[in-house]
Amino acid sequence: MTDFFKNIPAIKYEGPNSTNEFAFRHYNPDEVILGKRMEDHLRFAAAYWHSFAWPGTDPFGGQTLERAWFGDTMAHAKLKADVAFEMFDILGVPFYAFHDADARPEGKTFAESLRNLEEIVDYLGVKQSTHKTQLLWGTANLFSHRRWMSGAATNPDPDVYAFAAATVKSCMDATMKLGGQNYVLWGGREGYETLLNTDMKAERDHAGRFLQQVVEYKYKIGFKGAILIEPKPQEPSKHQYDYDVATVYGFLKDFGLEKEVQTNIEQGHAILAGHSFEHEIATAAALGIFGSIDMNRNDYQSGWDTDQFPNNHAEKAVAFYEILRAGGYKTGGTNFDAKIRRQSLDPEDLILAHVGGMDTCARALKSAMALMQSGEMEAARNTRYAGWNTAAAKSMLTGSLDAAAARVPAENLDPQPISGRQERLENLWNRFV
Ligand code: XUL
Ligand code: CO
Repeated sequence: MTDFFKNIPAIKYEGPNSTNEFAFRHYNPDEVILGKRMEDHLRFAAAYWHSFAWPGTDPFGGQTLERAWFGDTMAHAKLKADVAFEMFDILGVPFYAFHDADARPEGKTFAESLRNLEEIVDYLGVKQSTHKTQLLWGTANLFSHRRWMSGAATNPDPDVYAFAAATVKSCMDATMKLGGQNYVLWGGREGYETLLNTDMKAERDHAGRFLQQVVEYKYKIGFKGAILIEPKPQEPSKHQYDYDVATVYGFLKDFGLEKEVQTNIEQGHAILAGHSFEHEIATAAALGIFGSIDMNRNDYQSGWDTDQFPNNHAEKAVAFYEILRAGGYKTGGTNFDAKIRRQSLDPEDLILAHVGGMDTCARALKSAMALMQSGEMEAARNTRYAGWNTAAAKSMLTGSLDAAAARVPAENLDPQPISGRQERLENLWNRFV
């Protein structure tokens, strides 16, 4: 045991009336709703990078957080893993997620970085075998080191493409070894800073071939998890090719990967793309590429990716409603891609940030479930489309344009507009949150 979280108890469910800061008011992992334990509906994961690798920097200021595990030796990396699993135990989260660079020190050569990764993966493997928390997903950090400055698979330098291949291969091997349920690719540098120096067609082609190679490698090693792309429109690049879910779908279709790759959808990224979180989830569900969630919130005024912990259950309930409509998670989960603020120095801040986030999501899920169970929203939606259940309507979709047109004079059609009932449905929604 380290002493970082000393005196912080394991967090237990005490119910909505509890005033204990160190208790859940809504997250009750064993409570069964719609035939499944709450823990299995939500599948929470904690993110290694924000909680254990981020030093508290922002674009204007340096490190604010001082942690005993900040350093570039394997001893530091192992202390970090010890503390991480202590936090996972306190929270009772079933999963975590990490990038290679979060968990191991960067070596002077690729070979040294790989040795460091393999050593820490063995260490994490032992941790997983003696703790509840398992790996939701692994990923490669293809954005922090200066070698990725002009992209990874989209870099104009083919040697960087090779480096990206070596890095992703090593991270897929690590994820497989740790029994990870998904492998995520987020292309923070897969885009451009200026069109003036960019061959967009070549970059897009290289990114597409790279993703095909990732899928081929998945089958080669027998990785059973899902491959997930995480869309984001910009930041750090001016423009990122995986702009939003719809753009990613077009890209996957283009490279024949729409049945092989799904999406990891992040609230803050959806907002940056000019969408709502629920829009992105609903789009992915409609296109058959919904995989997992990076849960957080953006500051709505700042216009950048602030990665805050969610604290508005009514807002998240809409997202969970769409997740339920999509059939819930299969390999995915609710990963807190969220960080404490740089003034939040205390170990308690880190724990309570997660407690609040987990409670917010649990409360949101319960609202979404209650609405789903009532069936009222779905009944209203079904009624709105009921006309399409007739044989005449269905035959239009299999027939020609002129056959559909011929119905107008033949049946003397004179469609009358019907209310969309938005406010009534919004009021219905408010009965449940
Ligand atoms: C960056 C972001 C990443 C990915 C994983 O905005 O969301 O942390 O989730 O690389
Ligand atoms: Co993310």
